[in-house]
Amino acid sequence: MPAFEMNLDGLVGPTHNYGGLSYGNVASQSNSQAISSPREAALQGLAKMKALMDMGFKQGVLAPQERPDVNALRSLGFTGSDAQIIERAAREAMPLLAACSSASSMWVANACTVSPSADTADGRVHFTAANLNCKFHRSIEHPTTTRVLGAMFNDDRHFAHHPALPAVGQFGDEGAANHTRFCKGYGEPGVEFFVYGRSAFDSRYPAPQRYPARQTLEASQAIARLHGLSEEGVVYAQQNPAVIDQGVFHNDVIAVGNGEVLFYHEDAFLDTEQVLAELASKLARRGGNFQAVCVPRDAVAVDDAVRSYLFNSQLLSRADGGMLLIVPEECRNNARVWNYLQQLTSDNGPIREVKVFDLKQSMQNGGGPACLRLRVALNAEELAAVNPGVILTPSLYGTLTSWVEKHYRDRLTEADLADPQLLTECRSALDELTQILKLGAVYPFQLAG
Ligand code: SUG
Repeated sequence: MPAFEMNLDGLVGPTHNYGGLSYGNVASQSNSQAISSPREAALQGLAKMKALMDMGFKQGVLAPQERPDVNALRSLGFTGSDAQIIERAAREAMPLLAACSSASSMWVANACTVSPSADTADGRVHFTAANLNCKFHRSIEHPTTTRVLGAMFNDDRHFAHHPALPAVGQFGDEGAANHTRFCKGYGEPGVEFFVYGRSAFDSRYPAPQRYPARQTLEASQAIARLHGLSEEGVVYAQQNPAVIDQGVFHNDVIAVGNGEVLFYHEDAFLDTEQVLAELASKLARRGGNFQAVCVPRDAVAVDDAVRSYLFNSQLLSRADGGMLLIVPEECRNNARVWNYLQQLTSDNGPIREVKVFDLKQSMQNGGGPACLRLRVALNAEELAAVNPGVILTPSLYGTLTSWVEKHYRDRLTEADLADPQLLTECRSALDELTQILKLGAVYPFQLAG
C-alpha cells in the first residue's frame, strides 16, 4: 500500500507576541518585548504551507489555541468575569498574563510524538501529546492539543491518542522536536530515534550546567512503551549537554532526519560514533541504508547553527529520490552557513536542493521551519481516515488567508495583552476556524456549560 509523509503546520494564533518566556532559547530571550505582527506571522506560515502543497507534498493545518487562557489564570487564583481576570492579571501579575497569552502552540513539532502504524504493536498510528513541562506557558497547551489531534485523527481503528505524561520535570517531554524516524519507505517499519537532554532518575548521566534540559530519558522511554515500539525499532541518544548550554534547547535545533538520512552537527550528541553505529545496524535490519551527513564545527560553529537555524529545516523527499532542505531566510544571511549549503547541494550527496522561506515572525521566538510542522507518516487507508477539513487545498489556503486578514491584528505589544477585547477577537476567530476546519467543539469556550 502506498504511504506518505504529511506535514501538519501550526497556524499562528491571533495573540502571537514576544514575551521573552523561554529561558535557554536565545531568540525568545533576545527579542523579548519586541513588537510582533500576528497577521504577518500567520501569513508567513500559510505561505510555507502553500509552497509545499504546490510542490506536491501532503500538507495539513493544525489549529491554534484559545488565548489568553483565562482558565489557567483562574487556576492561579484570579476570579470574576473573563474581563476582570485579564484586567487584574495585567495590573498585578503581567508575566502570568503574558505566559497565558502566548501563541506558542504554533510550534507543533512540540505538540506530540507520533509513531506510524508500521512501527507499533497494534498497527495503529500513536500520538502522545507533549506535557511541555519545562515552561509554564507551554505546559498549558496539551489538553487542547489532545482534543484538536483527536478531532483531526478521529478513527479508533487507525489512530490511538494518549494523554500527556505526568506533569513533572522528571517526565519532561517536548514531543517530536526530540524524535526522528528513519525508514526505507514511509510505510515500512522504521527506527525511531529519541534524543534526551538528561536522565531524571540516574545521576550517572551528565547534564547541562546553564540552561535546562527539557527532555528526559525516562519520558522518551515512556513514549516508546505507550506506543508499543519494539527494541529493534528504537535508538536513544543523549544530546551533548554543552550544546544545550549554547542555546540548543531541542534536538531539532542541531539535527534533522528523513528517510535514511540524518543531517547533524558534529557536536550534537554524546557518544556520536556509537549512536550512528546503532542507527545504521538497526536500520539495516529494517532493510535501510543509513546515511549520516555531518556538518563539521569548522564549517559551521554551534553558535552559527543556533543563530541561523540551519538544522531547524525540513528535509523532504522529492519524487526523484533526491532530498530538499527547507531553510529559514536567516541561513542565507549567514555567509558561513550559506557557503556550506552551496557546497552541500553540489557534492552529489543525498541533499540536492535548498529552498528559503521568510519566517521571521516565528524565528524571532526561536521557531524555524521544522518547529512549525508535525510530521505524520500515513498509509493510503489512514490518510483517507484523516478529517478532510484539515488537509490544505488551494481553496482552503484562500479561505484561511482571508480569515487571517479579517481577524488578526497587524501589531501587538505587551500593553495590548491587557485588553480584554483581544480574548473576544480570539474566540470569534477560533469559532469560525473550527467550522472552516470541521473540527467540532475543541476549545474551552466552546465546551463550557
Ligand atoms: O518552546 N518559543 C518556543 C520555541 C519552540 C521551538 N520549537 C522547536 N524547536 N521544535 C519554545 O521555546 C517563546 C515564546 C515567547 O518568548 O514569547 C517560545 O515559547
